Amino acid sequence: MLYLSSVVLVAVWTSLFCFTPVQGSCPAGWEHHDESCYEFVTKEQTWINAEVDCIRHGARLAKIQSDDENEFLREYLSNNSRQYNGYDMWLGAKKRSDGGWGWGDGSTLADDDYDDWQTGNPDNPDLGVCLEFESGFNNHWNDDFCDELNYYICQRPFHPLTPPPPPTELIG
Ligand SMILES: [Ca+2]
Ligand SMILES: [Ca+2]
Repeated sequence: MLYLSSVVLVAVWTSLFCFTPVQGSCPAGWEHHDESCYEFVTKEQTWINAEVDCIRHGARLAKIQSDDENEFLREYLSNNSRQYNGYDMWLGAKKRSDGGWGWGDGSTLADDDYDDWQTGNPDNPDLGVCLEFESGFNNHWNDDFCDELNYYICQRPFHPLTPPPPPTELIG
């Protein structure tokens, strides 16, 4: 009887955690893509206040590192154009004093060897400019003054559910 229930337990554990796709979670209202959860926030904030709001939610302004990631975000905006059309969206990079562009974690755009600047951009000679999806550029990248009020995209890690240890104490 003990043996039988052990077999059943192992079978249930195996079917839950070995033969189903990895399960995980994003907070309610966040979108899952790849290893991240994204929140498309419809509040108008300066860049720094947007970043602070993301941090408050365990996130940062989105750091885009690939065409796949960029296109996922642009497609979401275009599929939900009723909410987002006409609004620029802050992303997580800011011009540094040396003229390069850095993400909030200290890495640079150059590190990822990826960008999606609208042709001719960045073209703002000033400091105090930040990275946005510019709706007027079909959501390609633009540099704009960080104290403009924009919507924004937060990003946090997607946490897969960790399977519990198998019920070994019941085996044998
Ligand atoms: Ca520009
Ligand atoms: Ca703008």
